[in-house]
Amino acid sequence: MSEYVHRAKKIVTLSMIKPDATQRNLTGDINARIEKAGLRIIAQKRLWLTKPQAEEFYAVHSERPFFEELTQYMSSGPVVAQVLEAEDAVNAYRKLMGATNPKEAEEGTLRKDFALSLTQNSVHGSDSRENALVEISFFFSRMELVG
Ligand code: IDP
Ligand code: MG
Repeated sequence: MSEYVHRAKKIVTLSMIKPDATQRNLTGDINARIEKAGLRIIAQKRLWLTKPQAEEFYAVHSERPFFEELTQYMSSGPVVAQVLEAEDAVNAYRKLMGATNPKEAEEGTLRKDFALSLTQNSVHGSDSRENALVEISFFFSRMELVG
């Protein structure tokens, strides 16, 4: 798997700017915050997930009560999928995103500032290095990680 990210010099994580945020033209604002936090966007694409693709991406949550609402929402508009690189990218991006529930998110976090609700919480970030590689390979080929 490390071969997969051979062009990345540091740790990588998978980010998604979710439909509520792309809908409100927040991609640029969120990217500025990502870059200011010291994370480098080494790959990026805008795409509209189908319902089955959203279900595959969130398969780990398939037994949760919110799975249907989540996958409906994630296939309701475009997302921007990104690979972010930094010394400690997974933790750094989780910190920048803030808590899953925006009501619990700290000041200065993306979810505090942009999220509409628990479901429509503007951004996704991988929760471990292992999951990051799985999630990156869902969206990107090796050739698309350009440093
Ligand atoms: P995370 O995005 O902070 O890692 P997860 O627990 O992995 O949070 O949940 C994935 C996504 O599912 C959340 O970002 C949010 O959009 C949605 N979600 C999580 N918990 C709930 C809930 O209790 N009700 C509705 N949606 C939820
Ligand atoms: Mg998660």
